[in-house]
Amino acid sequence: MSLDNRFPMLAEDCNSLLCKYLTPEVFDALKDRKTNNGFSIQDVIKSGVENIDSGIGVYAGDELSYHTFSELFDPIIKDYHGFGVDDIHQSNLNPDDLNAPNPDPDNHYIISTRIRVGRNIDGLPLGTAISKKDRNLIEKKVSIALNALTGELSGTYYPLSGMSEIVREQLISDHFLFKAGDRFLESAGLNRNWPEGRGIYHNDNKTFLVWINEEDQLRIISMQMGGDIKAVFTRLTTAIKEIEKKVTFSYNDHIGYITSCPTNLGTAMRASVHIKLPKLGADMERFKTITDKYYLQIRGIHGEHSDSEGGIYDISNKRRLGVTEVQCVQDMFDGVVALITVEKGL
Ligand code: ADP
Ligand code: DAR
Repeated sequence: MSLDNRFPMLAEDCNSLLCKYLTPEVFDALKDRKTNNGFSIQDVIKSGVENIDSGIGVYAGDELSYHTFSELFDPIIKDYHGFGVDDIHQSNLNPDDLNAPNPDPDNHYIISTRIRVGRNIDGLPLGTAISKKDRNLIEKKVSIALNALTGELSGTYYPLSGMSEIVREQLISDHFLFKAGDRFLESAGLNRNWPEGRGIYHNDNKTFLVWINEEDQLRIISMQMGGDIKAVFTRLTTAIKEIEKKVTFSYNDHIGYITSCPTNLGTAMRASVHIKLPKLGADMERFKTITDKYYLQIRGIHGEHSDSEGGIYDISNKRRLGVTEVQCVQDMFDGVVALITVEKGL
């Protein structure tokens, strides 16, 4: 926990929301504050100060961070999510409310569908501030809950500690496992004691996965080949319900599920398809007009900060807070239908 009370050196060409909203006045108001876990404003901004190419540049250390440092978090949340201090977040994890028949039953375009949520354990610091002891306790408690799952969700937990390089590389190339955290997470303190306390659970047919202690304490993931988006969402909601019988997640009525990065607050949900759109890919201006209209984000096929390959794109919802989980998936579905329609016509 650093305690430098001087306003940080922010590069002239820094375009992050940190640089946009951390004025000397805001810093002076926050520089002596700490949360009950000892998290300071210097800890909140460390990743964005060390990585001037950050998009956001801040991480919370605990749920209280979003209140203690609200002078910085509130304008960032408003800017990214369009969500104001008086807005209320609502959750809806009922797949019956989703209108999403498979948009590509012949699998001409959609290679695979994946829907994930981030979750953190109620009453504990987030990964940025947690102790090694508590992180290991989370791994123990959550892996025991997962190993008790039955039916389609039944599977095995694989700790990263002791995992062979061959198994790890295979899981990464299957898109099932997270890579060692990137420099943004490193700066935020999310990789401390790596790989201790980290691991992956997956069911026997690898359509349900849980990452433990990566960017959030749980990443609960449902995925399968093809475009049956409703089946993927249904499996995820069933799994969340089962895990919640054993583990209480950090949630509040204003900003929903609490996550270390403010971009994931609310639903903490990213619903994505890996989809072949080579013709649209040749006209990125038109491509982005459509993704903007449907509140979609374009990523590369090896995750955040990666590039697309062979005309294949990772298309997902951008909105996470101030919309329900059903709306996140509906955003993605409606946008994918529009993208396929245009691709067909080119
Ligand atoms: P997150 O979705 O958890 O925010 P990333 O964007 O880094 O994180 O994606 C994590 C991993 O999931 C990456 O290996 C990525 O290739 C894979 N992935 C994401 N969406 C899909 C999808 N629709 N099909 C297959 N793999 C996917
Ligand atoms: N590198 C951080 C992350 C922003 C959103 N992505 C997350 N949380 N994985 C940035 O400020 O760009």
